[in-house]
Amino acid sequence: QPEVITFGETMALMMPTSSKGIEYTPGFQGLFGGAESNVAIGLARLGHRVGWFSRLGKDPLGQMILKKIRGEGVDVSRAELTSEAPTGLMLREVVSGKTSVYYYRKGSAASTLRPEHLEEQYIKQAKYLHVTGITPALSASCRETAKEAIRLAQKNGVKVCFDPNLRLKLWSIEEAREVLLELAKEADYFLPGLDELKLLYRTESFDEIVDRLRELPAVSIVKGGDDETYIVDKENVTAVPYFKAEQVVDTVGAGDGFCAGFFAGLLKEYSLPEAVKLGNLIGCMVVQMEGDWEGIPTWEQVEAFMNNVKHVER
Ligand code: KDG
Repeated sequence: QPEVITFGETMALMMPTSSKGIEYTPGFQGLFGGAESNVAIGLARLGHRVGWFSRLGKDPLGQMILKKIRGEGVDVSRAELTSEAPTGLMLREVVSGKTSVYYYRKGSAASTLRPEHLEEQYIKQAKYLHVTGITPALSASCRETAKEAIRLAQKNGVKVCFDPNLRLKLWSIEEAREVLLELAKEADYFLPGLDELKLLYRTESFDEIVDRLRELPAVSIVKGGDDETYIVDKENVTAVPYFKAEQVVDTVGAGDGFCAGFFAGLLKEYSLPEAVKLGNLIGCMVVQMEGDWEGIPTWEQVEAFMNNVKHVER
């Protein structure tokens, strides 16, 4: 019985094996990623029961993704392999320190997700439903599915967490703003990045952003400050400092790692600042490894880090 349920598109991810970029590298590593499954894998590694579902193509990429997510200990019993459409794909390169993503996901299996694929009984048993703003960007039926999942959660007393995950390669800022700010109103926890808020609220002013966030019913956890994450509630703004990464290899997935750590903190009944601190730690670990979720530690590794246990090489 999952404590957290999430859903959304997971794609195959191809990254060139050299720093010369996609155009000039003959070899690729075959990985996968998806904001929601990154969070789910993180939670499973941190010792929690978590369910993720989506639609994947009944093709080798879909099979690979499903097996790997299952192998991480995530409940994938509601995920479906369908012949209706293929698994989505993304290519990513980091050239001269600049990351670029190319999506091949239009008409993908995940974009055919529809409200009738939701199972109320499944959602009902969880404590938290995690939704991201990527899903409503994928198709009209995905947008309806995101809304319906939130409705089912609210009806059954399941708390809703919403990460806007603004992806401007999927829709325009105008379209995104309208939908994401509507969905933010439904959340118990809103988990945006500071950059995203500047775009969504059309302001550079932190004070103005705080005022806007206070209009929402949710507690907001604002990621991506210079050195800290902010907890914004009706009365206070609490800054929780980052951990220092020894080396930054790949920042993609840091926000998802943060979410996994934050949820793990909530599930362990930590105070909000302690849960955010755990989120910060996981985010810091993710950026030190290539890939979207590979760098997420297990709970044992978190404890070793907290207790300053030294690594034994041999
Ligand atoms: O948050 C990381 C995600 O952006 C990545 O895993 C891919 O889900 C993804 C997307 O839609 O960009």
